[in-house]
Amino acid sequence: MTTLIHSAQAVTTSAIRSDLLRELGDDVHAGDVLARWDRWGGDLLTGLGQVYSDPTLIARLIHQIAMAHRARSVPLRERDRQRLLQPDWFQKSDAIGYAAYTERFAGDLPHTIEHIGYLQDLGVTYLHLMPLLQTRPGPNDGGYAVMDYDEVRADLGTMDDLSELAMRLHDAGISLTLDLVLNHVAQEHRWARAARAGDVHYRDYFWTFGDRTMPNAYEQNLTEVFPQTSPGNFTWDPELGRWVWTTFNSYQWDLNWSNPDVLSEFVQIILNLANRGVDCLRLDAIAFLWKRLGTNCQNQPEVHAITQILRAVARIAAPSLIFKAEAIVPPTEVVSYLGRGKHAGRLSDLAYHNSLMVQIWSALATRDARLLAVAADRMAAIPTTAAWATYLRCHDDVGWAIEDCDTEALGWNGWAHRSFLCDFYTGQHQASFADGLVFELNPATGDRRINGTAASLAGIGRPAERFAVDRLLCGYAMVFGFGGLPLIFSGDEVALLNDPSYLREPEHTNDSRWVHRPRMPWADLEASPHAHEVFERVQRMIHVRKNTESLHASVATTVMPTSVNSVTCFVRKHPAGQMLQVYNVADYAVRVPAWEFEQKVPGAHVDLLTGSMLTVTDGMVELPPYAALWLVPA
Ligand code: OTU
Repeated sequence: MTTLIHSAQAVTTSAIRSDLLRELGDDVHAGDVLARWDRWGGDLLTGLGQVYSDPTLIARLIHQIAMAHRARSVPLRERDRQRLLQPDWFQKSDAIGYAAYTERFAGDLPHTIEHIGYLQDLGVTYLHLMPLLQTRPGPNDGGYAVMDYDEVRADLGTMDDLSELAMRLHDAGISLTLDLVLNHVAQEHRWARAARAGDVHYRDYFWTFGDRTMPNAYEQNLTEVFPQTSPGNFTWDPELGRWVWTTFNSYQWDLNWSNPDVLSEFVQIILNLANRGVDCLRLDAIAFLWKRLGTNCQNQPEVHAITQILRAVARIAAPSLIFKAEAIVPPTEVVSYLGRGKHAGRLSDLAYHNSLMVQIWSALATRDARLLAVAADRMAAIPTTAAWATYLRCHDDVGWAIEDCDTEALGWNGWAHRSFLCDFYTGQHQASFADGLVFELNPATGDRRINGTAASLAGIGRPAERFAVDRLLCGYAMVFGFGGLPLIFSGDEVALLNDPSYLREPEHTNDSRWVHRPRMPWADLEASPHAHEVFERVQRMIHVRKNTESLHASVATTVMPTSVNSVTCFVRKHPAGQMLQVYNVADYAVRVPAWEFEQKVPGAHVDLLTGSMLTVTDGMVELPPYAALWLVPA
């Protein structure tokens, strides 16, 4: 029986292969594409089998793959070849990321070219430009309400400008990342407009309901993303005369990914962007893609099967493209986005390490790094071919994703700790050094998140804060040292402070996340106190990192506590060399017994960040406030 099924599968697989060959026509690289089909076609078929039953779907996808490849430019085919030879490019220690809003970084796409030199000078090799495809008019959630995936926002340029920029970035050794907003579209997108006009085909692209029965049933288990500005997960649309699923803002309509047409539309969007020279797609809000009654409709198994399909399509048609998952979900769930079990090595290449970010801020506030080790300890292994995207700040708010089981390990109350962190970072706690803002208080749960730039949260700009710069750099040292792709949020490298001007901008005034999306002050880069010092120190850290092969992401970091609560160690055992990173998250000096370090990585006495030797006095190592050491054996 099994043999029969297997041989039946073999027949279909070879029939699909012949289809692909035929569709590729006289493409000079048809042989390469077929070799990739042989390597990754199985992932595609298995993924499809886990979600879709439409028998015509595979033929459509094969056609799309072949057409996209035939349209792929010579330089991008060369890029495919190079990346296949160096599939770990984003894992290497010389990979350094930078994320920016085009309009705030450079004005528009053509002007971004003028600042490539700045990025190179800093050491950046990966640029994430925040959503830049055509958005709806008016509020658009920072670009995450896309109206047209085939056009660039008119104020930023054209699709050709995008290709041109990608090419210039490639020449400068920089990869380009764009967002793929795939959980929802703007209510003004043509699919949504067609649905409203009564087109049933397009209505099936969305989750719509004639009355509240199903919405009420789903709501039982759903959480609120924007409880204040957009409460509830469903919106009544008068034109449609139905309720529409809107997880985020009421103008963002969730897509129905169980519809194979939605899959095929996104395959086309992905392949088009790849052919424009995009190297990495950030899969926005990917956790929410699949809905299942009785669950919180996040992290459903189908999400991973769909990612596997999309990943395989890209690998066959445009193999230089990689995926970065944006799943802000508990540590036990987030690892699945990098591929576990049957999906290992088949999903996203990168995923945001939200927990590390939150834990660093928690440690800095409490002057206690123990929780970092507790949380890190529970994080499961990721494939050696994947990497964490590590960061201290991004364009979003900070949600206090710290779990009760972790705080309880230290005898702390989870709720009280999260509440303390919110008070602390909004400057309401007496021991606070930070200048943040409250974001989206949830009246039902009392949860609060916070906003603010890294510099403002670290206390830069507060005259009494003697150690603010060291604090910021200590956080960044952890982000750079963890092993993964570190992402600098634009402005952090020159310590830009909160920018309250969003309050005067009608489409931003209700969204205080804009306080930490500052404009680059090119005319006066030293606008912020300590800008120069921070830039030089970040640049230096990048330089050291680039020359330290052992920071390659294929080897995991073990986070270990010490006998001093404010001191934590990141231990890295890479065959190219072992490393012991030491961080003191307190604004006071401490002494740690030298044997504790010796035991972790014997003989690690040279600090790569300063080039100096570790000083041991009477068997103790004295660590100044916010010390950050990357120790290696001499
Ligand atoms: C993402 O955010 C984007 O980063 C946000 O800028 C968008 O508003 C949102 O999607 C909608 O497109 O969905 O998986 O704290 O972390 O909104 C996580 C909430 C997301 C954000 C959440 C996030």
